[in-house]
Parts: sequence; structure tokens; C-alpha cells
Amino acid sequence: MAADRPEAMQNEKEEETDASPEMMIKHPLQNKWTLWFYKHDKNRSWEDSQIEIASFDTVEDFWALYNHIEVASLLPIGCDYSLFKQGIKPMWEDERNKKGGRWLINLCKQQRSSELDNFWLEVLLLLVGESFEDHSDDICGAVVNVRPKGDKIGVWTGDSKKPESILRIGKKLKSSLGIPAQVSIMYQIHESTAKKTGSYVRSHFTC
Ligand code: MGP
Repeated sequence: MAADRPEAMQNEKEEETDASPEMMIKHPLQNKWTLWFYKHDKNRSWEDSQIEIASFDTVEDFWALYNHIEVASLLPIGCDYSLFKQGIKPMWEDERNKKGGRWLINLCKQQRSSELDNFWLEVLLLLVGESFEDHSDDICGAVVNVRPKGDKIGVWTGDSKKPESILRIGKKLKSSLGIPAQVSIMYQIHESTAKKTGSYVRSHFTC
């Protein structure tokens, strides 16, 4: 009878149960994701400075990677992290990005210490958790830029001609990050961003 066994053995039995094959199966994500890192290097092109760090497709491997790397706020200025569905490069030119755009969240300098890491983690969780419901398929990835003039987070979608999907994604993003109603976020088409000459890029949607 189990109750007659010494306590250590009962614990051993419990450990045995915890290590059963069912408990060892990782929790799969709907998509496989790749984390990229960008660091400016004057000897390389922008494209060649994008380095693939790792790919994962389970909850456990997501956390293992997240806990292993530096938080965004401690990256050297000028660096980016990008998380994209596997097979999509974090660049405008990729087939799956070139007709799309991004919801852009501009942070002020003070928000690097107060908001950046929480915002970026929330965005990562929205992506890997497929939290945009019917519109999660329109998501390509997300980018965080650490910049002297103010950091940026962009959520990239694949088709700028899907207003309903874009707006639903924007509203979900805004509410999940707790961005106040009176603060607008804007959606910019990559083609416009790529062609810009000054700092201004027209917003296609705001919410
Ligand atoms: P950036 O890193 O997106 O923003 O783009 P940053 O540094 O805040 O600069 P700003 O122009 O928005 O004020 C910086 C530069 O990186 C761009 O001007 C391009 O030269 C290059 N770049 C950025 N992206 C996202 C791409 C891309 O997708 N493809 C290519 N070819 N170059 C890019």
C-alpha cells in the first residue's frame, strides 16, 4: 500500500509520474518562428547584418530562448530584434512582406526603461500565441529598433490592402499594450517607408 511506504519512496514515485512521456511532450505553437538580430556593421550591407539567432515551435523553446538572450532595453543602440514566421526574412523585399506594412509604435526616450521590454514581450506573446484570431495569418512578424532618438516596435502584416484585418490587428495590439485611447498608432506601407526621403512617411491607417 502506498501509505505504508517511506516518504522518500513516495516522492520517488511522484517524480516517476512527473517524468511520464505525456509530461515531457512540449506544447506546440501553431507556427515555427525565427528570431533575428541586427547590428550595424560598416563592412556589411544592411541585409547581411541580419543574423538568424534561432527558431522554435514550442512554448518551452520560446521561453528557453527568451530567457537566454538580452532584453531589448540593454541592447547596444542601433540594434534590432526581429521575430518572423519561419521562411520570412525581416525585410521589405521578402515576397511575404513586399505588399504589406507595419503598425508602428514610437516610444519616447524615457520609455526605454519603463515600457520597452514589457511592450516587446507582449508583442512576442501576441505573435506566438496567434492572438489576432482570424487575422493571425496576416501577421508576418515584428521588429524592435533600439535607437537614440526613441525606440520603435513594428508589427508587420503581409497585405496593406486588407483594411479590416489591419484595423483589427491594430486595435488588439493597442489594447494589449495598454496604449491610451487618445494616443494613436499608425500603419505605414513598406513601399512608402522604403521610398521615403526625409523622416516623414504617410500613415495609411491609424487607430
Ligand atoms: P530602420 O532600421 O528601419 O530605422 O531603417 P531607423 O534606423 O530608425 O532609421 P529611419 O530611417 O527610420 O529614421 C534604417 C535603414 O535601414 C533604412 O533607411 C534602410 O537603409 C535600412 N533598412 C531598414 N529596413 C527595414 C530595410 C529593409 O527591409 N530592407 C532594406 N534593404 N533595407 C532596410
